[in-house]
Amino acid sequence: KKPPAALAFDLGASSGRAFIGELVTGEDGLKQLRITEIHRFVNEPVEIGAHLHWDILMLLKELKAGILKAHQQGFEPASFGIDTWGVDFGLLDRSGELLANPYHYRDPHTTGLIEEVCAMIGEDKLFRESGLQLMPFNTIYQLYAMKKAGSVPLEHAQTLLLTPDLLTYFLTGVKACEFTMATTTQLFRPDERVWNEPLMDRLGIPSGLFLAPVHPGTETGRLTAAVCEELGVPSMRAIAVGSHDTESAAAAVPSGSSSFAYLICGTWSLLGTELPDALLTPEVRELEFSNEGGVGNTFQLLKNIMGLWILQECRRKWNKSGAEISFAELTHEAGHAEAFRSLIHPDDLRFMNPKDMEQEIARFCEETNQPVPRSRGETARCILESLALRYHIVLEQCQRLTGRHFSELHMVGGGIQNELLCQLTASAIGRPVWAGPVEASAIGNMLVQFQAGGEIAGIEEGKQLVKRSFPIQTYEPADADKWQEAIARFNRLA
Ligand code: LFR
Repeated sequence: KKPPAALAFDLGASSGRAFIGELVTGEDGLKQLRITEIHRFVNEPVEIGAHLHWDILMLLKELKAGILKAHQQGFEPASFGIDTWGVDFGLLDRSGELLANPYHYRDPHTTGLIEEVCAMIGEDKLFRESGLQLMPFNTIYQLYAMKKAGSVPLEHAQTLLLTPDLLTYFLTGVKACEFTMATTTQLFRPDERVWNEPLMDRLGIPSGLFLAPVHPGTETGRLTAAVCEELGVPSMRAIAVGSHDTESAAAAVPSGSSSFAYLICGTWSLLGTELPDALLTPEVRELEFSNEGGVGNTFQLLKNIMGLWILQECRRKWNKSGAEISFAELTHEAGHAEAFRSLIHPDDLRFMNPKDMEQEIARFCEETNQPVPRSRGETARCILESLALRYHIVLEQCQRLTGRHFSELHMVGGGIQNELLCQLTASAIGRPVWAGPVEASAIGNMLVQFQAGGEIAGIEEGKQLVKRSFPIQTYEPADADKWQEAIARFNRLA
């Protein structure tokens, strides 16, 4: 008999992946989670005129390819689940057709709108009613930008589906709204757990677009007969997972206690801790943390840090000139570059989507009277050290906000393959880093599916499973004095 299996799609801002998760029995007689990557594809935004879009139909095609490959490789998943980045969405007309290509959250059309919306609503009220760090790409500003531009699709829209819900809808024909994604819009109230219709009314955003959210673990539909026929595969259930990748990853952190800090490392870095409810204090607003709805009725108090995006963008530029340089090579060069030569403030909005990331870093260094990095290695070193320093600051803030003390930091996600970053982080925070698993989002995604299918009792059991099934690498802090000095220098930059 085949072990219980689930198909997890994890779509990130630079690549998408499909994994099969299977519950197998280990040599010790205990359940283990075995994951197999069956499909991987590049996810690149597409520029059209002044706008930046996701290639949503390409993504659908790749999901179908993943379903087909699972079948061809002999897997029989009972269900599938999709997680993606937050905030983005597609609009459907009254016959259920997609009205336009979804915008990419780095599209410049929301520039300046935080200020404009704050002037209308008040920053305080906006935070209290959403729990979110005000970030230019939040759904609220995207919709407000479209409304201001007289967007025809918005005028004709009947339903808004956030990206994972949209892709699931393409495969099942069923429209649903998953809770963790809903909480990234800044239009959902974490305290009352309802859509903020008065806020939508104030901004002229049609409130009828939003469906009532369902919680992770809800079965929302099945593959349509048409999709099954097209691919020649049997039908399977669609489960609303922690559809926001960050929440799936947080659910997979192999912590032993209920009070732990984590750092999810991908294109973004998300540093935070899990709480039973949103923390809506003025201090949380001032330090610009977010309360995001999580798996298992939790809220995740976390902060967005610009992350490896900065390095990805430099690499994209370097690769344009011909020979491809891998992240491993870049990290190797960074490892040999001089330490603490130049530092940047990673969360400066200038790094959100500059034309030329390398040049933007150089400008920052010039403006702050630091030497400009002269090589790829020096640039990469500058980015990695600056991120580690930022993690230190944000971890301290997270302790202050929650009154908790964290004696170590869990790191998960693709970014932990960068061992230099893990080591620099341990040193910057002055405590051990426990790194693993790499594929946290996909794992959290399948845990929710197994729970929905009755294969595991809950997320706690899931975390035990993760601990048993994946290696965790420990990094110990080093060079305490040098890092103290660097922290002081870094603090003067931000
Ligand atoms: C990480 C992430 C963050 C979200 C950002 C943009 O992949 O989902 O949580 O703030 O992408 O959507």
